[in-house]
Amino acid sequence: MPDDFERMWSDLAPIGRSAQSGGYFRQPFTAPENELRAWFLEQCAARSLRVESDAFGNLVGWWDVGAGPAVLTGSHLDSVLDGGAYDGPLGVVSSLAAVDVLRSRGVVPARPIGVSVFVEEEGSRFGLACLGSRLATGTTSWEAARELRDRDGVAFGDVVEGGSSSLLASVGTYVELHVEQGRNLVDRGAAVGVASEIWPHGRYRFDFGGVADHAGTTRMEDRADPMLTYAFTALGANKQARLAGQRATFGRVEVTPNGTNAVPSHVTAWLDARCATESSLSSLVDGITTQATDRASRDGTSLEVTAESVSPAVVFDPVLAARVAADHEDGDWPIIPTQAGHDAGILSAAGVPSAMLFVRNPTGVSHSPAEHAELPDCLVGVSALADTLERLAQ
Ligand code: HGY
Ligand code: MN
Ligand code: MN
Repeated sequence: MPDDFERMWSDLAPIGRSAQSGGYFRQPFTAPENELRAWFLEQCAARSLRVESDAFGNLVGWWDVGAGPAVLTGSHLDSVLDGGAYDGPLGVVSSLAAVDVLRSRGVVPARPIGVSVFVEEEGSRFGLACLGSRLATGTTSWEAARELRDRDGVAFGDVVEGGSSSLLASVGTYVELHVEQGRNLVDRGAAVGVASEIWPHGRYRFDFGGVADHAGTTRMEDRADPMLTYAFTALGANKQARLAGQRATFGRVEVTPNGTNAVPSHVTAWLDARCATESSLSSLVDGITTQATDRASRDGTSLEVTAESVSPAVVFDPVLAARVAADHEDGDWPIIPTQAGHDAGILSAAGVPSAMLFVRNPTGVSHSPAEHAELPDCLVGVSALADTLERLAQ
C-alpha cells in the first residue's frame, strides 16, 4: 500500500505548484485543476471504478459491488490561493489507496463504495464555500449558483453545464478523510482523529465607499478615506474576536484605484468569521458591522455588508462518529471539533449520515505552503479509512 499512496502522492506534487512559494494554485476549472481531474479519471480507470459526473463538475468513481445504500468517501482537489498540498487531495488519494487496501485484504463489500471529488470546496474562485457539494445536495440551487462570478467576472454558469445532480441519490453514508487544520491531534499525540462538529462560519463582503482625491493637496480633515474606515474595521474585528474567544480574519482586500498618490474611492474587504455557536457568530458579525458603521459615519464614508457564504453549525452523527472512532489497535481515536468547513459538513446538514477522519498535522498550519503531514501518519490514515469503509460497507 505505501507504494500506491506514495506513487499517487508524487503524481500530484507538481500540479499547480508555484515555483516561487511552493504553494498550490488549483482553482476550479483552471488548467491545474483540470489536470487533477484527468488524473483522478485515470486512477478510477486503473481500478475499474465506474465514473459518474454531474452537471456541476462533481465526480464519483464507483466500486459497483453489493447492494443497498452506498458508502461514499473522498474529498476535494481544489485549493485556496497559494495553498498546501494536503487540504483536499490527501482525502482523495487516501480514498483510492483505501480501496486498494480493501481489495488486497480480499474484502468484498456488501454495499457499493464510491470515491468522490466535490468541486470548488474552497470557494476560492466563485466565493461560495463547498459549492459542489451544496449543489449536489440541493443546499444551493443552480439558479443561485450560476450567477456567482470570479474576479475576472466569469460566471459559474459559463464554466459548467449546470442543471441538476443525482450523484448522491444512492448514498447512505459519507466519510471524508482530511488533514487536520489545527494542532489538536499533535497535542494529544494521536495520528488519527474523528470529527465531532464544525463551527458555524461565514464570509462577508464589506464595501467601503469614499471620495477619490489627491494624496498631497487634500487636507486630512477634508478627506472621506475608505482605507481608514477599513483599517479601523480590521483592527476592531481582531479585538472583538479575541475578547469573545472566537475567530475573525480579513485576508482579502481590493482597493480602487489602488494608486500610490491618491486617496482611494473604494475599498472592498472580506471578513471570514468563525464561532462556536450560531448566536455568537451573529453577535460577532453584528458587533464588527456596528463598529464599522459608526466609524464610517465619522469618516464620511459609506459601508455596505453582504453575507456571501454562510455555513451553519454542523454536529456529526454522534453514533456514527463513535462507531468510526472505536476499538482500534491503539484504542479509540479522539473525537474532536474543527473550525474548518468541509463537504462532509454540507452532506451531514443535508441529512446524509457523515463522518470525518483527521490525519495529524505536525504544525497545525493549513491554507499555506507550509501545510504538512508525515507519511507514516498518512499511511495510518489510509488504514483507518480502509477499516472504516470495511466496517460501514458490511
Ligand atoms: O475554509 C475552510 O474552512 C475550509 O478549509 N474550506
Ligand atoms: Mn479541505
Ligand atoms: Mn481548506
